[in-house]
Amino acid sequence: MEKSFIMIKPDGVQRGLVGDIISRFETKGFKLVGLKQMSVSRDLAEAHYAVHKERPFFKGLVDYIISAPVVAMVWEGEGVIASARKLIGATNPLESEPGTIRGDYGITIGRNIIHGSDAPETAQSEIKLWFGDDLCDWESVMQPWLYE
Ligand code: DAT
Ligand code: MG
Repeated sequence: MEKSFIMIKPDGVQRGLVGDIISRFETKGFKLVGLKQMSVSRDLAEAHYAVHKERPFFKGLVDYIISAPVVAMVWEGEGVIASARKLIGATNPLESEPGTIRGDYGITIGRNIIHGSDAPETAQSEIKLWFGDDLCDWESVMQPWLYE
């Protein structure tokens, strides 16, 4: 079953949005298989955003991610990678649709609340980077009521 790495960024944690964000993934039907609140080292933040390291916003982005704790998660379910990106909304919160997390709660691209993996390969490498093999494999009683 597909898995995606989802991280509530420091602004989402500081603004008290953790419960609401988890609730959106949970009520959609996805299964939580990894969850931890943590302070992020500069090395980890730089590794996570390595693809952007030549971009002008890279240092500011890393400084923001390490500025306060984040909530790192892995969610599992059919199509979870693309679906999570829809739940999250466009990168720039002013362009995100209302009803999405960024559309409902954000204003600027530099404080856009949440990260979600963008493809199967990045999901796999991000899960490895943040959780290693430390995931919780469990059977949800809701499974037969979510899938045919
Ligand atoms: P996403 O987080 O939607 O996958 P991304 O991978 O293009 O977006 O960029 C990673 C993060 O970097 C994004 O959430 C916010 C920040 N970012 C992207 N483009 C930016 C820009 N032009 N100015 C400032 N921050 C930016
Ligand atoms: Mg991205």
